[in-house]
Amino acid sequence: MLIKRPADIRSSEITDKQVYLNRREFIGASAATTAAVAAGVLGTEAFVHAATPAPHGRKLENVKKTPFGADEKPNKWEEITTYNNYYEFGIDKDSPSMFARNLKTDPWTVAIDGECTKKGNMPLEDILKGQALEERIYRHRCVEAWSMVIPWVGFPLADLIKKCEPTSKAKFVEFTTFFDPKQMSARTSAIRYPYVEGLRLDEAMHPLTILAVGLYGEVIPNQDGAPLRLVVPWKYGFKHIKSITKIRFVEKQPLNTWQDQASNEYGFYANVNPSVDHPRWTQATERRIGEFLRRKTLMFNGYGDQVAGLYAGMDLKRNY
Ligand SMILES: Nc1nc2c(c(=O)[nH]1)N[C@H]1C(S)=C(S)[C@@H](COP(=O)(O)O)O[C@H]1N2
Ligand SMILES: [Mo]
Repeated sequence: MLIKRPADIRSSEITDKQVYLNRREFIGASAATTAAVAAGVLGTEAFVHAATPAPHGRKLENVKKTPFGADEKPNKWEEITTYNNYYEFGIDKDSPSMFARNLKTDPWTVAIDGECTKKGNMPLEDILKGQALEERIYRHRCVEAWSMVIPWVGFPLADLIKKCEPTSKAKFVEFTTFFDPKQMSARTSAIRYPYVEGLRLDEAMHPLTILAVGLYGEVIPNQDGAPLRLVVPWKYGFKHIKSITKIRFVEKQPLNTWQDQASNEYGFYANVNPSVDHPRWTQATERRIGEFLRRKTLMFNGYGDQVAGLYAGMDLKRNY
């Protein structure tokens, strides 16, 4: 997702991806070993610098199983919590697993603003009071052409939107990620913070769209967007904004971080679409984390029966 001028293109994009990944894993493993030896000698773990699966969190109670399953085997906890995109904690996939643990997620409030009657700060506790939670096993497809299957625990975003009472002027919903440079390593100036995203109001109200608060029946780990993150399974991963601290109802289509960074590469809609390639790579196939052979990418990530109607009559090549 990095925006680069030709001179900045890393070997990762020139060499075969798999070769690159293997080499990285190898380098990573040897670096970790060296660090572990050093740590052993010094009697400290301070030098260990390697992907770290999230510690297990509190178990969530009364989680309903629902028919929203992907009929697919979920990825492992270790995969879902060590292979992340969360730029505020660094640009490498394993960076969030190493640096997100200091994020303070309790207490948490979400500021509700814009075209709605119930404006103000909503404590997460209040949002969750009496709110039924469901497990939703969803496919996740990143714009970088990797994918996973993730057993989220969450609730329909529509439930929260109704509580905010949007006015008739509200046509879009804008989301903002919490940002505090002291807690977030943000080792890169690659993108502007805070991270922002948006959905059309009907997309936001769609029953497949959820706010996730859990993973594998436990409180969601920081690297996956604690304590509250958006999940829109038919859209590329960058729409799934993490650690939401503000929700604003607006009349005009809001700007989203990746479109702001590179509008020729990333659009507002970001619907998974195997027939519209990214300017620098194909979107026809994907690598499911943990698998060897590539899979064919499905239109709307396989959720077309439920969501294609939202885009009837739209040119999805232009509205990418
Ligand atoms: N605030 C914030 N949200 C974010 C990102 C980010 O860098 N910052 N990355 C996005 C991208 S590109 C993807 S693929 C998903 C990854 O979610 P996961 O790490 O839980 O799999 O988070 C999305 N949400
Ligand atoms: Mo992504």
